[in-house]
Amino acid sequence: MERTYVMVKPDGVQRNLIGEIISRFEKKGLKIVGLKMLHISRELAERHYGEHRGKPFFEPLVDYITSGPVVAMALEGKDAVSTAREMMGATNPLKAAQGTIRGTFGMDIGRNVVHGSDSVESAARELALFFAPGEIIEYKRDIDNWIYE
Ligand code: YYY
Ligand code: MG
Repeated sequence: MERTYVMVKPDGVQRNLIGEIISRFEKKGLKIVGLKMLHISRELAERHYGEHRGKPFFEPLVDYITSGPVVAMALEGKDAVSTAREMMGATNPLKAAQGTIRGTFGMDIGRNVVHGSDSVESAARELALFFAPGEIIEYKRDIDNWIYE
């Protein structure tokens, strides 16, 4: 089973969308194997978004992601990376399909409510940045027999 890193960004927390967003992934069948709230430091933000360093939106992005607490989660399931990305929708919420998280709740690219890893490699890197090994919890769910054949 694949794992991905998903995060409710500071706007999602401020707008009382934590439960709504977690609930969508939970109802889909993705298993929550890590979950915590944290206030991201500038150093962590710059590492997390390292691929965007030098781009015009980098500084505003770091300001935004460090502007308040976030909710970090590790999700596990079949094709977890692409499944979570599809549930989030396109980066620009006005371009995101209706029904996706960003399409439903967002207006601006700089306030797009959620983050999700874009590949299995990014997921491994981001999970290691945000979770210590002991913070990822392995457990069985009886309901998995009703989610996977
Ligand atoms: O992976 P995703 O979040 O969908 O987009 P990225 O291209 O990785 O950009 C990360 C983050 O940066 C995006 O969620 C919003 C912000 N951003 C921006 O403010 N303006 C852009 N033109 C591109 C991205
Ligand atoms: Mg990205």
